[in-house]
Formats: sequence, C-alpha cells, structure tokens
Amino acid sequence: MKSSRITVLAAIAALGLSTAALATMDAQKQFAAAYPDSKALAKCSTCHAKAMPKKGEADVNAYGKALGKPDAAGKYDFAKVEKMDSDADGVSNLDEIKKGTNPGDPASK
Ligand SMILES: [Ca+2]
Repeated sequence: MKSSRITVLAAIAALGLSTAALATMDAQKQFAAAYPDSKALAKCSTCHAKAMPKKGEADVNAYGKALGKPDAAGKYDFAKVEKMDSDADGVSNLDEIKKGTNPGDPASK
C-alpha cells in the first residue's frame, strides 16, 4: 500500500516537472519564431535566473518578469517589451536580442 502511494506521488511530481519543462520549451519555440535570427537566445537563461531551472527554481530574470505570463491562448507578447531595457544595462531588449546578448542579464550587453 505504502509503495503504491509513493509511486502515485512520484508520478504526480514527474508530471508537474514535465509540464513546467514543456511550458518552457513552448516559450523557447515562440521566441525562436519571433526572432528567427536570434535562435541562440531561445534558451532558459534568456528569461530565467538559472540556466537550467528545475522545478521550484523557475525564478525569472528582469526580462522574464517584464514579459510576464502568456495570454489565454498560451502566446507571449514579445513585442510589448522590445523597447524596454529590462536589465537596465543601457541597451533595449530588442537591440540585445538582435546582438545576441541577454536582455535579462546586466552583465551581458
Ligand atoms: Ca543585458
């Protein structure tokens, strides 16, 4: 009995993890579609504080915070944050994306 309960809990935990990972993968696909010349930035660290965030470590950086959540259809509005300088390093988010630097990391400009 006890082991089956643990199995169920493990399955729920795994499901939660994969849902979060899939959400991030979808965000990366949308980013690559929005900026086809900057596909190298279609990775976790563009929006998240950690390069490979695990469950519970999904903290976003300044760019991810500005971008916010996707709309009801699951789409992110990248255009609304293009003119901002989210990480306050003097370079707009769009210019950083064009240059291939991280719009959420002030050390990258
Ligand atoms: Ca930057």
